[in-house]
Amino acid sequence: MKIPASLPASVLGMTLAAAFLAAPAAARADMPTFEVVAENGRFTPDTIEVPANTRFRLQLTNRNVGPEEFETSTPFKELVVGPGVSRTTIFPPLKPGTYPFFGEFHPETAKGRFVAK
Ligand SMILES: [Cu+2]
Repeated sequence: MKIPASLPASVLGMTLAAAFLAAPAAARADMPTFEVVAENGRFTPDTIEVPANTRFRLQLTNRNVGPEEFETSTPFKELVVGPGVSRTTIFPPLKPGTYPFFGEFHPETAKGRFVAK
């Protein structure tokens, strides 16, 4: 069987593509992740200490009977999660400080804060 002359180039291309795909996966694995559970109209924990100046991932699990919307105004983020569902979102690096969050569907009780240190 004759090997096409283009094969080495395409194999190299695939190797490079694989390397580029692998790099973000490694970055994701290294990113700190914080879990919040929405239940009975509240968030647990309600205070989440995060490293300052570092991107991080929030994983929200909704154990309410209905949907919840996790929201922050600074930085602006909204994450709608159906009952029984888990979703993640990435936060940009935060300067040291306190950043409130709330559940838009339970605004009186679902309140919390990120504390970036
Ligand atoms: Cu909203």
